[in-house]
Amino acid sequence: MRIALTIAGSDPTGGAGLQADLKVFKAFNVHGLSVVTAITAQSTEGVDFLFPVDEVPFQKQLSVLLRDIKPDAFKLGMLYSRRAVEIIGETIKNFSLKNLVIDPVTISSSGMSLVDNGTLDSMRDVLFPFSKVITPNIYEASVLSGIMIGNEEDMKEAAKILKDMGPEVVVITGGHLEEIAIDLYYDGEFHAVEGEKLRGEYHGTGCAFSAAVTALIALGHSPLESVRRAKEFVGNAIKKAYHPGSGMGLLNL
Ligand code: PXL
Repeated sequence: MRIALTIAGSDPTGGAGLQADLKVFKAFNVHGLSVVTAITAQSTEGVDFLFPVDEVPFQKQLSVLLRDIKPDAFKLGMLYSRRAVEIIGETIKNFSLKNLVIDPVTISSSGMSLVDNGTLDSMRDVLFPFSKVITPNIYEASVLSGIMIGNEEDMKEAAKILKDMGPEVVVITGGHLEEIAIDLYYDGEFHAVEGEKLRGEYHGTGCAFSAAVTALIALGHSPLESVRRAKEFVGNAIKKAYHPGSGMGLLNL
């Protein structure tokens, strides 16, 4: 059995965060480990409160678990604090963790900030150099690269800048042209990863995509193959999405 770890926030709706990640791992028949960074209080209408997990309980979750089980791949979702970034950096070195996928979460789909001041900068400096794949959306890629992405050329420019920060592969999600959705994949060469354009706002698509990439890498697929299959997986989950509450739709993972 292959093993994947998510280090992420808790989303009680099950639509995003570690709950969604675990469902995705299960869908790929990968055993899921989870370490919680922060608890959110939210509904399908949005995030109301965020409570970061204190430093010691956060660090202990990682050290106790990793002394026993080593994941084949792992992903980072919402980290919230700079201290969490530092602890993850130390943990990667102490346990020689490999195959890191970073979803550089910045705001919730409802617009709430999911990072404290300085967390993104420190994630970029401390964690990007250890990463195999980073999966920013257009907004996150703009913030991290300093390029306000307005077209495909800007996306390429931002991808180059982000790759120079250390990841082996940069995937910028959410590009589109007419009837096709295009994610830009850059590993020194550009590849367009195409999917059907699907309308509507769904909660947790970024979490599900990066979790699927993580599971597929844990299974031994190349990053490009993992990204292609992950996009197809999320497309299918969007097509079968449902509305259990009065707000956003949730993916059928
Ligand atoms: O989609 C980003 C995200 C990540 N993690 C948690 C979240 C959200 C968005 O709401 O709640 C826990």
